[in-house]
Amino acid sequence: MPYALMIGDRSYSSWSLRGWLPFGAFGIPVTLHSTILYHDGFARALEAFAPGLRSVPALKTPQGGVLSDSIAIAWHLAETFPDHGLLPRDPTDRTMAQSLIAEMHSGFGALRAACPMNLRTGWAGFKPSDAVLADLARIDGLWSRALSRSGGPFLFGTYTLADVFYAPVAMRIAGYGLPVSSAAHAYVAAHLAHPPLRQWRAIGLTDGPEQTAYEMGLPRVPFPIAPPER
Ligand SMILES: N[C@@H](CCC(=O)N[C@@H](CS)C(=O)NCC(=O)O)C(=O)O
Repeated sequence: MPYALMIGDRSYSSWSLRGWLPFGAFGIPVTLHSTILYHDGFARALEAFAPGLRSVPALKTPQGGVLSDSIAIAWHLAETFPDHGLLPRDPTDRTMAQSLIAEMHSGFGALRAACPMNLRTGWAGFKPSDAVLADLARIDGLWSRALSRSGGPFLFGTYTLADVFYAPVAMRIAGYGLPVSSAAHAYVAAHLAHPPLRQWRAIGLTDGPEQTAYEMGLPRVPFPIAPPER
């Protein structure tokens, strides 16, 4: 029996994207189950998948274990598939990747709250608060340090779990036209061109309803918003 992964709406559920990308990017077989956020069937679908589950993503292992959090899924897969390159091999890069992942998983609350991921549209005229700008500056610094060490296009050269965790951040930068450095914009472009992410987004454009909770009250423009000319 392969892994079974429960996800929410592809266009909106950034944690589901983090749960699925390791499978899409590293060729690990998985059976997908999906449900719709803010829908009255959501709780029932989760309960049917694994008793007591409250959020997506959630993963059932072939051995019958259940992982109910994206970072637990990531560490489980890195441990189970040590030869798939989920984490960088170099010890310094590896600890840096682990730290980047953990900081993303527990942080950047201002950016996450102000700019919900929405892969269906861009929003014109978004004005980031000082708290959002502070999150962006920290992210830009982390990315720039890793990218200048590795030479890109991904944080540690080739795609790793660190990129999995920052993919939805890159999508927010693209969807809200957020101000970041040219090195960060190049990294966002690498995500936009990444085939698993393109596949996820293409399916998400039609796989569920428009979620009114994600309406920003700003003019809609095509996603992604092009970075400013420098
Ligand atoms: N810490 C969790 C967060 C998961 C999460 O908040 N998922 C959202 C969807 S993106 C969810 O299921 N929300 C439903 C709810 O909270 O009722 C993880 O990393 O997986």
